[in-house]
Amino acid sequence: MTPQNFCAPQIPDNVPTGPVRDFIAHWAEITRPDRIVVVDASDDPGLLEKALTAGELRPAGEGRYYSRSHPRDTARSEERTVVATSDPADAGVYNNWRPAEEVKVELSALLQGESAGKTMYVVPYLMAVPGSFLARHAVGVELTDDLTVVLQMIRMARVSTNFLDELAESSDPGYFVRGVQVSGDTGNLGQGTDADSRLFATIADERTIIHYGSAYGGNALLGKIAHALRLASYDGHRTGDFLAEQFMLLGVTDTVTGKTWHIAGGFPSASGKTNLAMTLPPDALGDRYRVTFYGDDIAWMWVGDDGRLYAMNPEHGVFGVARDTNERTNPAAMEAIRPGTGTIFTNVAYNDVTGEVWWEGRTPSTPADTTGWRDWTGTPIDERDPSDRDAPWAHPNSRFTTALTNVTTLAPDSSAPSGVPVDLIIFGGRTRDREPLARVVEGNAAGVYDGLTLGAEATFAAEGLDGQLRYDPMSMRPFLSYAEGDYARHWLDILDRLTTPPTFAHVNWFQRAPEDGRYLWPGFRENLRVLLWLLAYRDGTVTGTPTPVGTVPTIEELDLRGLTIQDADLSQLLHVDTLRWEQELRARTEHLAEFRDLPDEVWQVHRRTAAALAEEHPS
Ligand code: OXD
Ligand code: MN
Repeated sequence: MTPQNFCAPQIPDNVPTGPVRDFIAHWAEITRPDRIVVVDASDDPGLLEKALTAGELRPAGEGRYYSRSHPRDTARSEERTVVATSDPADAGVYNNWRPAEEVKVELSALLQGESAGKTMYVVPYLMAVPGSFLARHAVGVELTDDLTVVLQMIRMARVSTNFLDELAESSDPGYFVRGVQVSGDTGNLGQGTDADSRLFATIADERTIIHYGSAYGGNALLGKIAHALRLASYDGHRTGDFLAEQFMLLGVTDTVTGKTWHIAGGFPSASGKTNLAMTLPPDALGDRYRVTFYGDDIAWMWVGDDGRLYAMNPEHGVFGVARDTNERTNPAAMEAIRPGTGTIFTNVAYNDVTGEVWWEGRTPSTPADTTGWRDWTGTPIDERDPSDRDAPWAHPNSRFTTALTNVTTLAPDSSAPSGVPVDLIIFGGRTRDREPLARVVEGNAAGVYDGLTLGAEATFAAEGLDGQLRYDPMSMRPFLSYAEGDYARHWLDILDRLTTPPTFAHVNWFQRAPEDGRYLWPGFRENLRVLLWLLAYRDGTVTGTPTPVGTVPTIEELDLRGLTIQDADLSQLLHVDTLRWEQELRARTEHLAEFRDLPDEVWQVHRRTAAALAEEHPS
């Protein structure tokens, strides 16, 4: 409801006159908040106190906090997320393109008076390592009417009022991303129905993000997905300067030779990206190798002066999925959320009496004493309807938000403005019976082809045929901002400018035994053994076995010291099933044909692969 006599609240004096002030005034006039507050990261303690007093956060042990979002507001909404521009050529298969003018009118109407009674927080942020040449693409100002969004942004981005002064002094003060997040009445937005009134729009050619109808995660922390992925990938293409991808980034150091490599990798959700980014070496290799963490979700990559691909993580925190995170799957994450870290847990189970938190997979079974425990909806466990007895305590998409500086495996050069050179790019889906443990593909076009055909197996019968992939090109399906053919061209253009391009490889930790469905590879820390083989291949110290779909390791070349695994399982893990691959290639033909103007280099790799497979069994 819009008050009739709206008296615009005062914009704080520390917002210099100019484009930022105008931007705030414009949206305050539309959303009509009661007050406007400018945020700096140093305000965190006071804001935490305020959120605790208001009951928006609860204490979760020393220096840790718990928040619960509305039960209808617990995940990113892909259907309600659009990319809008003034150029219809930006329409792709996955980006839900709409004309900018239409979307702007719709959003202005939706946002009318929607922040009445609330505070508009002004969050100036940087999604980059300070000093990086890409920092000019990374400054943004998010206006939000939700305090927990502010607190999460402080953990996920570099938040500082200094950016406002820098913008005022800049020769191009208009060059910042304008973000507006308005929560709306999250209980009454018709989520998931035909009357769903949420709308999450990136107006890419105006560098503006307007999200209505959620205070949760990727819908609401605009610096993360909307800016650092969707908009940044658009900017990267527009300027020709860089790639912005949903990739993890890690370093591997051989302490004997002193050599360090860097690996970037794209994995569809639920394929273990955060666990891999934070992995520790297996015990048997721990004396020799060190794995360091740069980022678990986003990498910006560009051509360095030395002709190598460079990467940085634009984020300043980790917004990790809590489910199944424990000391075995991800000890570094457990350490990063320890007491005193300022971690915010969202939608996990919470104990009102002790302040403890719990999620499925945290321990093998739920806490034995249910006193004080509530599930993620806030319902006391002891009062849940008996028919809900087996319902999870935590929401499957429950999260922890912690600053990068809490990650003890953080690489010492993680905030080097120069970024780090990338030696290897891996793609990893979740595939039960076709993808070998690892295969190297040769050349830039083959790398792009492999990324574009990345996918995870449909897990529910309703999602698709058994074993058929839900394709997730480069793990960017929900974040693509322009047409896929142009996206592939831009990837090739960047790679072709490199004199020393990275090696591309595909990995699969999820192969199952045909006879009993058990996982053939132990995964987690043991995955380093596979990465080490890929790095050795790049360095020319192993050669592997060529197959029609790439080069796979030989059993002898894998460093398996300290690992008990059957030879038969290893053979299966490294086997390429030609018939299954031919079936996959037919699905890929349909998948790639959807993309307008896909570069011929990519089609050539596809045809070459099909021909190589056909040669295996001449009919
Ligand atoms: C995602 C995320 O939704 O990283 O992919 O939160
Ligand atoms: Mn992600």
